[in-house]
Amino acid sequence: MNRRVWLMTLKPGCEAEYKARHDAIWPELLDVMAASGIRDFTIHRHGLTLIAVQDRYKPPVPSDPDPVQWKWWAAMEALMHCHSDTRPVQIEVEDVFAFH
Ligand code: RM4
Repeated sequence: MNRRVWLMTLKPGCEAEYKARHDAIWPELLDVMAASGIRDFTIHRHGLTLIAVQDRYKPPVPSDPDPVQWKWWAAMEALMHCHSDTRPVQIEVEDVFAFH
């Protein structure tokens, strides 16, 4: 199992819309994520900070993300801090403790 945790940032005032978009997440995006090896994916929010926790059963293939993923990122760009190509800015976090 491969766990990755990272932070993303919402634009002010976009909290409710961000939640609504994920309550109605595209089924085809879920299919793409599952096919890429994601087993579990949770996004927590604290203020404008999003905390993503993702478990994979296989590492991602080092290729360009699926077109559906790019379409989702473009649709989410108005709500999040993103790079100029619409990918959300992702801030890696360091593991400092684990108890299994
Ligand atoms: C997030 C962001 C992530 C995406 C999830 C489902 O808001 O776009 O990159 O994987 O949605």
